Amino acid sequence: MITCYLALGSNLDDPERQLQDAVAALARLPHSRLAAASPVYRSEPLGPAGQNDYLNAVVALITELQPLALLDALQAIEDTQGRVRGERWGPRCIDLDILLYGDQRINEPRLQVPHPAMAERNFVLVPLTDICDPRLVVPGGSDLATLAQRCPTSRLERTRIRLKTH
Ligand code: A4P
Ligand code: MG
Repeated sequence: MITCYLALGSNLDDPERQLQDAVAALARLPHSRLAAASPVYRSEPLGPAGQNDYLNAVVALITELQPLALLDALQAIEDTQGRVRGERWGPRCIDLDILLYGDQRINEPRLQVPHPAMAERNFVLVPLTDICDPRLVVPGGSDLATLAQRCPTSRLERTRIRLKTH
């Protein structure tokens, strides 16, 4: 069993429902248990101008799925929720990224872990630190508290929305 941290983001088509639906689907994944969900944050869009704000959260998933099988499962959830793959960094119903897969470093064409952009994204680091020990060392990098301190700040606000994990 491996503890993974997954980032969820949505800025289209009722983002709160998109996050809740994705969490419900993650809770049903085989050979896996959803262990925790961070509060939901509202964040300034990174990427092309003119997008809505995003809702972002991070969940902890304890799983026996291998990394690529987990990626397949996440992409199947994205597809079910009607995500149309379009512009890079463009608007999306739901984006599910693998941030950490235990202490593994993965560098394959389809999958890079730790997620290469996580250190620059406060909408990832802040919710991750809510559910994870800030002393955790990101493989190949620093501990979470240090990364969070160094991370560029962009507008980020904790909402009252809480995701149901069961
Ligand atoms: N891929 C490689 N590594 C991973 C990983 N660790 N987790 C590959 C998930 N996927 C990974 O992703 C493209 C490909 O990345 C996948 O096919 C997979 O094989 P995608 O989700 O289809 O495309 P994308 O998300 O448009 O591209 P990208 O570069 O992954 O974008 P990001 O980095 O996910 O950024 N602003 C705010 N405030 N909040 C957000 O959540 N999200 C994005 C998307 C932009 N701006 C945002 C937010
Ligand atoms: Mg993605």
